[in-house]
Amino acid sequence: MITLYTWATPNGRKASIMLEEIGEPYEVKTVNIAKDEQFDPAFLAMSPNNKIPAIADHDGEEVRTIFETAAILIYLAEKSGQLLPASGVARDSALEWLVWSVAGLGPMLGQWNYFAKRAPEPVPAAIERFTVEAVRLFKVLEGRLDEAGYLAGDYGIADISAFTWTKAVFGPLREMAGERLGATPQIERWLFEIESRPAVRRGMAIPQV
Ligand SMILES: N[C@@H](CCC(=O)N[C@@H](CS)C(=O)NCC(=O)O)C(=O)O
Repeated sequence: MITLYTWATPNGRKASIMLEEIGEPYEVKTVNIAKDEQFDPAFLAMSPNNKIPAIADHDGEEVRTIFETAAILIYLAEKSGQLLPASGVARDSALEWLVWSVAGLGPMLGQWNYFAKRAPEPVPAAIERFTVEAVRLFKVLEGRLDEAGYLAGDYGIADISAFTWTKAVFGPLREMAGERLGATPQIERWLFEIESRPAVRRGMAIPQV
């Protein structure tokens, strides 16, 4: 049994979608980041960077805890033998696009979302900088999906990681960026196909808060 420590955010939902996809039994413990529960010493012992999600795997002789979504996705893929090729070029590709999503796409879309939607006062230079970067990243995504269908050929952990942030930000960014984004038929197809997966629907509904 896995315990998932999470909150209703794009990063949290990567882990719940993955757990649903692989059919692993899990329980959910909420960590309300609006109430600073991520600074609770018991949570920090598992996730010292004070971020959700984290998981604890109780299946072995010792409890194993993992933080950082890329590490969680790889751990669960290897535990289940699903959604990450075991070796070769297909695995290289899956890891490249997974890292692209956690090191590039997610953080930049997160910054865009903050400055464009939530900042207490407008900072035009920051909005422009992150709009340019988000548009560039979505063009990279569009090109890759056109070439490969999914990020690493077959649907897998890189898609799950890129999906939750794209789902949260793509619509509002398109409204603001307009023509600068250009046509994105592949992103729209990919979003639709991933959202249609029953496991994704269940994972997106977690945690229920
Ligand atoms: N690099 C981390 C990012 C996780 C992250 O940013 N989590 C946010 C919620 S989406 C969080 O816990 N924020 C609380 C805080 O910064 O104190 C990962 O991929 O797991």
